[in-house]
Amino acid sequence: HAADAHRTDLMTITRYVLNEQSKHPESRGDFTILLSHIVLGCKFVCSAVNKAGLAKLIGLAGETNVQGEEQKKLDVLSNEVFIKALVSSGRTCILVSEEDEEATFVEPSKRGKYCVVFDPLDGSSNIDCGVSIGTIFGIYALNDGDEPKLEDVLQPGKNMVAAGYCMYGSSCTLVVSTGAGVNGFTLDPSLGEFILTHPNIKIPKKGKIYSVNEGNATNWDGPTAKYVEKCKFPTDGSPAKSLRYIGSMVADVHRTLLYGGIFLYPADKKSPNGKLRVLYEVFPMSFLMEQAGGQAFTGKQRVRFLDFPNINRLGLFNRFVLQALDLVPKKIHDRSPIFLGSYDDVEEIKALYAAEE
Ligand code: AHM
Ligand code: MG
Repeated sequence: HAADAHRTDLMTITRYVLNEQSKHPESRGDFTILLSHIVLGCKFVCSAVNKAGLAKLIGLAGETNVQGEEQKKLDVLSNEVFIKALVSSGRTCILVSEEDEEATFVEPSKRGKYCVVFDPLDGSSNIDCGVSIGTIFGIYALNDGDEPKLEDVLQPGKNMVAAGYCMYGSSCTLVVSTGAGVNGFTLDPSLGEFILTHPNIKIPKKGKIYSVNEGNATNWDGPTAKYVEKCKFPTDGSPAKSLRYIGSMVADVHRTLLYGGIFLYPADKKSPNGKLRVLYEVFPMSFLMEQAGGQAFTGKQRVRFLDFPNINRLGLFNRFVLQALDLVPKKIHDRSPIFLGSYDDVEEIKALYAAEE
């Protein structure tokens, strides 16, 4: 389209958030400022990831630079960039990063009301072969004037005020929800701006793809094994599902969000809580799935069935499965099994777990 070759009215992410903000007259723009610092971190990491292959080829990585410092690994570098961008926004008080053992408490002079939990560069084992990787983040808000404490980030995912991820793939895509649907923005490298390209993302109600590390199958529990068996050998006349597994959560979840289907990182005999981290992997992705009309389940019961022997007879199983966003983390790096994606597909695995008890 000739007319589209030079669009002049660009819905950048900042403009989008400002529009949203104008619907809340009491808002002082703090969230807009916080998000613009997250965006800065994403752009920096995107540029570093794009150069990673080159840096290796011309011998930069792993060597010492002019100051005699060793070149930092990309995940360490990404962490530093996000921590610095978040602190300097003046809008944060507690930061939890996958890279840091302890939470960072922002010094009082730079404090704001937001707590940010994040994985600065998830899937970093994929860097060397150029597979898509990403940043994942979730945001909690304190009440004005509250003194920040660790409990402020040990909250269920449903208390988050926003969540998102940035995927460094064939293009750089930022997917965000502030609790009113999900929107996707793509970085236009010539402008250095994220432009709204995927407004109001809705996940298909039912999908044709399942996504799981099947190499762990010998250690799976009954319901997971049964579910995957059904994906491959359906007994209800429906077609078998396709398997897609990249092993990079942001990429696997992004595909699930756009095409539908289910992503699983279940518990197994070796890792009874699965692999993925509650605060900055499970929660943000579950938040986005629910906002897009899908759902996310932990594979656990909210209350023990034995405590409520009538549940079975009343057929109330599903009310007692633990939705991912209801989980309450005890420690900042806790893990949980996770099943997320299309509403109907997650419903099926919930029924299998409910029947097991
Ligand atoms: P990481 O934080 O060490 O990068 O690990 C997280 C990654 C996720 O991106 C991905 O979903 C999962 O690990 C894949 O695990 P596995 O290799 O066990 O299938
Ligand atoms: Mg990770």
